[in-house]
Amino acid sequence: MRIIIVCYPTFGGSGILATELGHKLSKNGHTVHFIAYQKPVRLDVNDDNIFFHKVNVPFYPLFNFQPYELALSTKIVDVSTKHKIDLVHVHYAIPHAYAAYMAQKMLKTQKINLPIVTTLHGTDITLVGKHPFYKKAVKFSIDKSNIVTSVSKSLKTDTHDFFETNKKIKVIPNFVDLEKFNNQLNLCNKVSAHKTITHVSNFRPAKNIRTLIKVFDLISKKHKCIFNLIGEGPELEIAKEMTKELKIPDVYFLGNTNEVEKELCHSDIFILPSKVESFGLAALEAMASKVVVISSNSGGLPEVNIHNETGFLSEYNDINKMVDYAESILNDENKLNEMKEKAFLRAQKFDINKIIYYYEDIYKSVI
Ligand code: GMT
Repeated sequence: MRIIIVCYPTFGGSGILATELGHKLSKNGHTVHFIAYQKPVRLDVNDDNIFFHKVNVPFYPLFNFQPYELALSTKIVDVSTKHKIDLVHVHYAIPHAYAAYMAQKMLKTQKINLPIVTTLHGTDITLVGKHPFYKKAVKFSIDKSNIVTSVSKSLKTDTHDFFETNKKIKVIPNFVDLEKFNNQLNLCNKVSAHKTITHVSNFRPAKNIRTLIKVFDLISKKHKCIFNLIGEGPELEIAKEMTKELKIPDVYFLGNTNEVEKELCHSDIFILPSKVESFGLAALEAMASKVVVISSNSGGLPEVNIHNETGFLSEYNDINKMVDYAESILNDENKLNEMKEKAFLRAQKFDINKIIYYYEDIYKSVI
């Protein structure tokens, strides 16, 4: 098949997932054309079946906001006609599903049929999408997509509830390329005498960074641990300030990385206290690296992290519970190791090789 993937090129989960999906589709013999405003961070364009098309939005002084959707839908039309595309798969509804619908309508005038598959990722529904300024347009683009998928059952329910739509939504969970994580685990050389506690995110308000730092602080008062924070975003400075003020020792801000597995393989515990989280791809990547996850029970996290097995789930903002859970495994090496194995075992269920067929099936059905 010849497929267009539209995604965000940043370190956010939707762009990462879309990129990994494209790589796997190309390995399975499909041709994949990525469209984004810059090359997605994990995209390897050396692959013969992968192409990248940049959306350029020329600056025009009349506009307060440059019309990205217009440029994107034009790009979808151009790529579709030039490369005889079979379908477009957009990741994140805003504004990608909307632009794809316009492209579909334009192509129809040339008697070209371009089916749209829309994957809902999370904040496009739970935070941004349901805002009254966007809601009607988001609902419209969901309803007009030929197939809609969501990354968790929780997100499917939220979509039906928030948008009052009966649109059929197929749940296809996120995945990891386990081979990559296994290779890294085999190479990993954990040298530190101390346990490592890690957090990976885009440091947006939804990630509940203040609570994370408070949890680190309380743990550090009783245990000498290394605290690694990976990623960048609006609340990174707050995190840095707080760790300084609280004088938490051994905190390392590692910035963005394309090779998160190289950091996770040294870790013992992963903490994700999110307020909203449709799935928690970062938590799944931690589990694939044999790391125990302590997370909130928000959104789709309970579909990934199993309480008392692969890690622990706490009520949103229950700092003391999260600290207690961390201590229960920091004080018990056997339990920690047992849970690491269970986390790793659970991650096998989300191996890309098990999930890819669901996407290939819906592509076939929509064509
Ligand atoms: O806000 C983010 O965390 C980024 C966002 C994205 O779309 O880039 O992540 C969402 O999609 C990921 C991939 O499907 C999910 O694993 C994340 O849970 C989800 N984030 C939220 O729901 C907050």
